[in-house]
Amino acid sequence: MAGAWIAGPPTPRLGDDPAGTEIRPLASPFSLGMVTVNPTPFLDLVAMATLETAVASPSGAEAVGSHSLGLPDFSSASYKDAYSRINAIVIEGEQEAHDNYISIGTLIPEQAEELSRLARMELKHMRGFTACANNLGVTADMPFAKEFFSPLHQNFQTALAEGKVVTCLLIQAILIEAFAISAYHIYIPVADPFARKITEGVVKDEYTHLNYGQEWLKANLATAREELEQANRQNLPLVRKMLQQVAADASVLQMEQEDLMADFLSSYQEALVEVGFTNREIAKMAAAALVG
Ligand code: PL3
Ligand code: FE2
Ligand code: FE2
Repeated sequence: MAGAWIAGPPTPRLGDDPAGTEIRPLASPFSLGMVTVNPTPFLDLVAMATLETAVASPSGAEAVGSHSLGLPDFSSASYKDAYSRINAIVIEGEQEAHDNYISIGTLIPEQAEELSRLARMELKHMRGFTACANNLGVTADMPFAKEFFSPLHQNFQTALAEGKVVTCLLIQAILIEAFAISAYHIYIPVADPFARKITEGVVKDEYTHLNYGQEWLKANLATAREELEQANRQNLPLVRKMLQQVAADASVLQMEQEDLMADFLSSYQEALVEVGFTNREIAKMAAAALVG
């Protein structure tokens, strides 16, 4: 699995858009220069029709016809059960992201204002995903989500207490943001119309956050390198475990583990290339996920 992203230079992913302004539709299109090739335009028509339904009726839960279009049955008990945990993970993740950016601001006071701007975006995301659960009549399982995040949360808190800004940024602005971006990419094509719209808005913001981390680490790479590699060795295995833990519920939402993993690794690799690591160094860093 790792071979797919260790080898070669960073190539644009399917449906990729460095500016983060393009949203992946139901079938991922890919760009060849100026031309965008969409393998299954029919699915896009379906997506547009579904979105129109969402506009006509604010409740995505009412768009049950989507089941017959190959989307999950958003009103089934099994969907709602899986959603109660996945949605809670996302809400908890957004809340912790808010708290983490505020905390990082205490370590880089001259950046506190910019970081509190990012933090505010996270609260907006959290409110958006809370609305998604309400729309489907689902109650988020928050104790489950707190437990899910606790190892990474602990590591962040330890690094914060030790004033390790590089570790904090790697955990929040690279690993967690890459995790979120990949999960949201894979979720958008199979989401209910209401959640799809919300998630499309959120994923654009998440690129801003990933970019913030990349830029800071790039500017400080000379002094940050060693701590970055060490923090990666400690935390990348945790993200791999989180991806495994979420797999069964994600699959009920028609999100496949392999797609989640592949998308995560692409975002992670691209971020580290931006920071200034070579492909060989990144391959070595990724190996932490295999042996950890
Ligand atoms: C950073 O801005 C937010 C961090 C959130 C972490 C997201 C984890 C995602 C797990 C799989 C969720 C699939 C998407 C479902 C959306 C309701
Ligand atoms: Fe977010
Ligand atoms: Fe974010």
